[in-house]
Amino acid sequence: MKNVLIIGATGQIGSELTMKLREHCSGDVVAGFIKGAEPTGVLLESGPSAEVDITNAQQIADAVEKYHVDTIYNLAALLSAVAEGKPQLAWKIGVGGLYNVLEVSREKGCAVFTPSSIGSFGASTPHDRTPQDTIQRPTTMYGVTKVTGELLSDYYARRFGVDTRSVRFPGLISYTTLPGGGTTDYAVEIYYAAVKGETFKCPIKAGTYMDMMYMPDALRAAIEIMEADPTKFIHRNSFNIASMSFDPEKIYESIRLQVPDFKMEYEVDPLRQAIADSWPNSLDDTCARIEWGWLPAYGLDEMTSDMLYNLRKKLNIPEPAEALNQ
Ligand code: AKB
Repeated sequence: MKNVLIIGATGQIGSELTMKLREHCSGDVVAGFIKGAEPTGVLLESGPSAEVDITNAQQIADAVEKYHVDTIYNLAALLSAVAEGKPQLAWKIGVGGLYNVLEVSREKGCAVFTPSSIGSFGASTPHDRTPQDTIQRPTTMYGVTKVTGELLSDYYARRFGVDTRSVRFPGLISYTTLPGGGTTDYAVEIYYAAVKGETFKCPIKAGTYMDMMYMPDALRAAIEIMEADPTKFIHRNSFNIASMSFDPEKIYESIRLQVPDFKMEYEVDPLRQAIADSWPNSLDDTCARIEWGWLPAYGLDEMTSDMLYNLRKKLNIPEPAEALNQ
């Protein structure tokens, strides 16, 4: 991996992955963006950027050509709840866009990372310690695009030798860029409410477990899988990865250990709840551990400490001890 194109570089994963890869790679890491979501600040200043709309194959090919790209991170997608409102657009980006990326990669010899998701599973999937190879019959458009993406990526690897690789991301939690329209977004929003001293209105019912992951682990997974020795792969698209599974009560308890007067109420969103109910409670990530050495670093309480500390810094909110001294 030398010269990299990130499609969707200003999104939740892309904004952090671009910066991390710029430290990590010897070549150019190109921040691909769409009109209206241009990079700003350090993302703009620290490396090249190019307008790359995933639905426009020519724009992808031009950026690959110009920067001699050998690896594409395809991060363009509509998240699960938004995709239910715009299913046609979700397909156009998730499947039509991926097809463009794969075709350009077949012609120009690029490796491709495309994340899948816990959303690729459905109600008929075993919910606890969901196996690597199991039933994938999702009922959301997001899930349909993810399963299609897994199959299409495996097809391009087998048929054309394109080096496609993928992980099934859980809900991702970070303090840098907000997610937009996912089912797991509550697990980010709850931290914002906690540091601002607001009562959190939780859209997901108590007892609804989903896999989640802190962003530093997710970024490491995205880099490590692209650098792994492919001769050890039995799977490619896509690997279960996991680090923690919790329900709203568990994350609330974790935050209350550090913010004792924090309050949460339930205001369940039926759409997000129905999606969450169809997803696994927890994934079995044994294959990723064996085939490329995946190992998470963060658990819930370590993540909570780091999130609260960094969000307070970002929002200029004093640490509780400092506030007492003021
Ligand atoms: C979503 O909630 O849509 C995403 C995901 C789990 O893929 N965060």
